[in-house]
Formats: sequence, structure tokens, C-alpha cells
Amino acid sequence: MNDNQPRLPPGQFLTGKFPVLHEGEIPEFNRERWGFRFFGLVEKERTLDFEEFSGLPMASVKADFHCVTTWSRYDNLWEGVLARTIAGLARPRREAKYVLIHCEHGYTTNLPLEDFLREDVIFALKWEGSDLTREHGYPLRLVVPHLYAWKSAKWVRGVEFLSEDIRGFWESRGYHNNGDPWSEERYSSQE
Ligand SMILES: Nc1nc2c(c(=O)[nH]1)N[C@H]1C(S)=C(S)[C@@H](COP(=O)(O)O)O[C@H]1N2
Ligand SMILES: [Mo]
Repeated sequence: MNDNQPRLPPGQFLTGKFPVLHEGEIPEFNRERWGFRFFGLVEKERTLDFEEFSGLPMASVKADFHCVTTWSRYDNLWEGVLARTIAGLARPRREAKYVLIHCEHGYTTNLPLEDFLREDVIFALKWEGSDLTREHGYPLRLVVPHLYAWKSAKWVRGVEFLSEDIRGFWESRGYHNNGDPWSEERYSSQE
């Protein structure tokens, strides 16, 4: 957090609850069929099964969470695999400038590679010391603390590295392409 800005972004209110927000049904987790794939403009495309993914080096991130519908929740403790660790395995090519995150049921969200590589971006398996609950993304979700929470994709299955930006699910349905809560980048009409 920057010292000269307040902790709560403009237009947000603080909640101690952890609301559940998503489009569609909660997917079933099938351990045998699950895979996490990194692909596109990388040196090493690969699909990790759940055991392999769970065996990657783990990290934890404590971060505030800001939903564009105006609720914010402070100090969420996430544990999992840093986006940087995944990029280290995939080795993005020089032309890779964006990522598209792929989830169950076709949900996607996009980020500049630079944002993806921030030190606190994490593929979380746990929240507050326990496995994610199904409604919060079990078994795996992305957490991007510095952007609105629709970028924190639940039920993640892969990451695609791209040279051109491709808008994700909400970014194609009226929400801002970047989604910086400090600048209130809420709607695509502001772009
Ligand atoms: N796969 C998927 N991930 C998603 C969404 C979704 O609809 N599908 N909604 C996003 C939105 S809008 C928000 S605010 C957060 C909410 O996370 P939570 O339900 O764990 O609070 O999840 C994000 N991740
Ligand atoms: Mo949201």
C-alpha cells in the first residue's frame, strides 16, 4: 500500500463478511480430470495435475480485496503458488505482453503480463489456513490484490500468454479493461 493514499479505495465500503459473487453454477472438482495448463507464447507449455500443482513451492499473501460492487474486505490471508512461480516454469517469450486466465465454465479474465508478475499475485489453494470453500473457488483461484476482484478468478484451470490483449468475461460485458480500484476504473465506458 502506498503511504499517501487511504487504505479504502474511493467509493468502497468496508465489510467483515466474505460475500460470494459469481456468474453461473459452482463447478464440481474432479481430482482425476483436473489440470492446470500454461500455454501460448511460452518456452514450456505444460499441464500440471492436482498433485503436481500442490507440490509447487508455496507462498502466502495477506491482502485487501475490493469488489466493483463496492464492498472491500481487509487482510485476507491466501496461500498457494505465486504467479511468478508459474511464469518461471512457463518462461514467457519476449512477445508475451498479456495473460488470459481460463476457468471452469469458460470464465476468463485478462491482465497485462506486468500486472500478473507483481509479487503479491497468487494462485491460492487456501484462505485463512484452510482449503478454499467451493463457493470461493475450490480448489484453486487467482488473487490479484491491486485490481477489482473480478480479476481474482475462481476455479482457475489455466493461463494463456499472449502478444495482444483479449478481453475477458466481465471486460467484454461493460467492465473496465484494467480495473484499478484507486482510479475507480469500474466501467468500459470510462476507457
Ligand atoms: N470463475 C469466476 N471467478 C470469479 C467470478 C465469476 O463469475 N466466475 N466473479 C468475480 C467477482 S465479480 C468477484 S467480486 C470475486 C468474488 O470472489 P468471492 O466470491 O470469493 O468473494 O470473484 C471473481 N471471480
Ligand atoms: Mo465483483
